[in-house]
Amino acid sequence: MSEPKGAAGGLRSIAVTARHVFRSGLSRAVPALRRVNQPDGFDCPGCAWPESEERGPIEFCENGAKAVAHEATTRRVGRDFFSSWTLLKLREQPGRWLEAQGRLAEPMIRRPGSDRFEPITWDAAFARAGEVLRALPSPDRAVFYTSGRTSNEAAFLYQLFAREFGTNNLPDCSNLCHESSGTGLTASIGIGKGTVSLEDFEHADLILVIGQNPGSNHPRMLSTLQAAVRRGCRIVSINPLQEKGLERFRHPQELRGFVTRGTSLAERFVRVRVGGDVALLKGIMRALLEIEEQCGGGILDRAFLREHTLGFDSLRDTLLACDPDELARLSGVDADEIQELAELYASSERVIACWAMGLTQHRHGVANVQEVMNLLLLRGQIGREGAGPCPIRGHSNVQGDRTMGIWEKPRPAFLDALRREFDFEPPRKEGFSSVDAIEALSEGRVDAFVAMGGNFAAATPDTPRVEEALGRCALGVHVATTLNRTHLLTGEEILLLPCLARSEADVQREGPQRVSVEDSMSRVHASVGRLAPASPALKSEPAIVAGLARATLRDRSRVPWEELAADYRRIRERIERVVPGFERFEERLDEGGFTLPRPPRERRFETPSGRAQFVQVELPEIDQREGELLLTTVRSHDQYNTTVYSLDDRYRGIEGDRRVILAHAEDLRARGIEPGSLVDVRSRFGETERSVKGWKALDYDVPRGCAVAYFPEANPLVPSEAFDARSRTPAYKSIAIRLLPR
Ligand SMILES: Nc1nc2c(c(=O)[nH]1)N[C@H]1C(S)=C(S)[C@@H](COP(=O)(O)OP(=O)(O)OC[C@H]3O[C@@H](n4cnc5c(=O)[nH]c(N)nc54)[C@H](O)[C@@H]3O)O[C@H]1N2
Ligand SMILES: Nc1nc2c(c(=O)[nH]1)N[C@H]1C(S)=C(S)[C@@H](COP(=O)(O)OP(=O)(O)OC[C@H]3O[C@@H](n4cnc5c(=O)[nH]c(N)nc54)[C@H](O)[C@@H]3O)O[C@H]1N2
Ligand SMILES: [Mo]
Repeated sequence: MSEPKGAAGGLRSIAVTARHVFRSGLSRAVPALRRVNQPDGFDCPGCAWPESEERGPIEFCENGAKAVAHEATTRRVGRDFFSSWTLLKLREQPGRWLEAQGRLAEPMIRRPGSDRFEPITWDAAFARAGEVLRALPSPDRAVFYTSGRTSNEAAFLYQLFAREFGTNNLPDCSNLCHESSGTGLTASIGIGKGTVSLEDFEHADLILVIGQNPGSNHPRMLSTLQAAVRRGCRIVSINPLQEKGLERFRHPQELRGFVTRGTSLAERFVRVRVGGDVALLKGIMRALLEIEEQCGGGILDRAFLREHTLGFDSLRDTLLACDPDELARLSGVDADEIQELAELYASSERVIACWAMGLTQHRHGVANVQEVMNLLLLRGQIGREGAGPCPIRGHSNVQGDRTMGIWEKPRPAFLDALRREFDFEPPRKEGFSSVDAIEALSEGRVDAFVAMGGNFAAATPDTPRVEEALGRCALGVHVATTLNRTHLLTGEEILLLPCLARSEADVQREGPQRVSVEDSMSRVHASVGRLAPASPALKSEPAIVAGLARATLRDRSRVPWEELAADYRRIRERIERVVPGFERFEERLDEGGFTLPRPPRERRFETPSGRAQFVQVELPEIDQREGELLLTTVRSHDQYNTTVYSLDDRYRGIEGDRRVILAHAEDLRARGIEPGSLVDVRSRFGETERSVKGWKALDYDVPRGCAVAYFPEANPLVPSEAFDARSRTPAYKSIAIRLLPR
């Protein structure tokens, strides 16, 4: 292990960006980067952090540059590539190698029994998919997965296709990601999204960053946090790890940062135990009640509680019944520190709580989110400037995809609107979420797996189980930009349908097209690609969906697929009529975009009671036995989900290896493990066990009793049965493991 290098951002960030751009071929990457997040350009395919109104000449970060360079690569995967690689040989290659081969260049098919992929025409590919789908005994034997880069227009058509075909089996990456936020927030405040806008960060005086590592995963957020710190806002990180990006930050585009050590963003790092957030938040709320008592009132927002909330009294009673020492023990944070946090919160006028996967990916993911909401509600920290909940989304359009109806549990009102607009009866039965899809695949209840992007086999828990289960399908259809492992595993017959990327010009029958996306703060704006497509044989995602739908539904369809795909303005007209909040869609895109309504911003709560709800949250039972560590899985800055760019994690000082387990030096010593030596790792859920062998154990500043490993390498250890019962989000961030010295 080496020392972490310098501050996050800074010169090194620029050097790394340059290296990636060189590697992918300057001719395409540089013009592409000039257009990222510009008013006339395309939305960065990296994260969902919003663009500011005043854009600089450069509106991307190191990671965005990598994502763009990755799709703008000059390498191609076409018939020559596939003629020299058998499927078996490809399956032996690491995921990183598959991705690095470049952009998929033409449609390919693996026919049943064949040992390799061969070229196929678009028409034949659509016809074949349609033939198989039509022959299924029930539409529910097909699954339509979506990752989160898909534009609003493509997502709307895709869900329309699945529903006219007859199923709500629309699992997506959101099921693996912020579903706990959606579920938790809906019950608490009546909407499954955050209520904060970017401008609110200019007014907050306390920002909580909980279970999120913006330095690696949302680097543009650091500039916003830096501006907040400079005007006196305080930032508290609640995280088992003291992540580099919040510790020392140099704005890569600011000269001042180069000569100094960089700004420290977080003034406090609260090192909660993995899975200890509910206990910590309860501790803070309990201390807050006591402060209120001692001050004779004035801390809680009584007027807000009275007019806008329900359930305060029972929340107070259960909090007072908790033992503060027990909460301290369960959270891993001292009682004194909890007290200080409560004081800081009590003395802050406007508070934003940001969070990401550290909160959502637990069996108590929904509980975590609801406890954050309880904390905010106590002081009326919602529906006013500079305050509110702010879940930070991952994929650049994951929020928009959900708004467009990519959801296994569509609201009846949405289905009614679809029926009115398109004159067919959409299915009402709830479909499969991602974990349900795993279950159904393993039980042989799925024949066709259609994927709009993503890498299901690598992203889901329990890798060997999911890989085996995907193999039971008769047909896999993959709309994708680059090759990944899922493409090689989905059944006897596999279609690879290569699509245009965000950065590329999309010209349809009636001319050049733009698409739209929604960022993490509900702002919808246009995205226009300008690069020449990676190959003339590529089609756009909307065109591919339209092709599949026409070939599958044929005369039975009530949707003018060809017309819609010929000019996306027609898709937007339909969206405008089906999805609330999209009035004057086209005009408002011309005007630079618009923000979707979020009623809680006006303190309107569309819950059954019409009020914001304090939710009673149980202390989660963490199933960790004597001698076990609680493992959480994280990303490095040098990956985008399952796409791993390099084996280095320079912010954590780890080089050349991702099959590592990070644990406290004392925990390693207690097990007789030399730091740097190889161990076998065994995870347990109930009485079932999973293992990986020969990983490197590293001593790292992790709380005692906890451990950290990388996603997706660690996914064979993640039990697919361990998920939040309400959101069905996998518990990627609390897995009981044992380390066994070799
Ligand atoms: N470069 C890059 N950017 C990305 C991505 C990427 O892979 N690479 N992925 C995108 C996607 S889809 C998403 S969803 C986001 C993810 O963004 P993040 O949520 O920031 O990503 P993670 O690395 O999964 O982990 C989050 C943090 O949670 C902490 N944590 C782990 N367990 C706990 C816990 O029990 N409690 C608390 N409080 N904290 C905990 C970890 O230490 C880590 O710092 O990033 C998006 N942006
Ligand atoms: N252990 C563990 N597992 C996790 C997580 C974790 O924190 N820990 N995080 C979870 C989270 S938050 C998420 S969001 C999921 C991610 O799950 P996914 O979204 O399924 O995975 P990605 O790696 O983002 O998908 C990458 C693939 O998408 C395709 N692609 C890229 N761009 C485009 C495009 O523009 N169009 C199309 N059609 N395809 C494209 C490429 O083929 C690429 O190989 O993983 C989850 N898995
Ligand atoms: Mo995500």
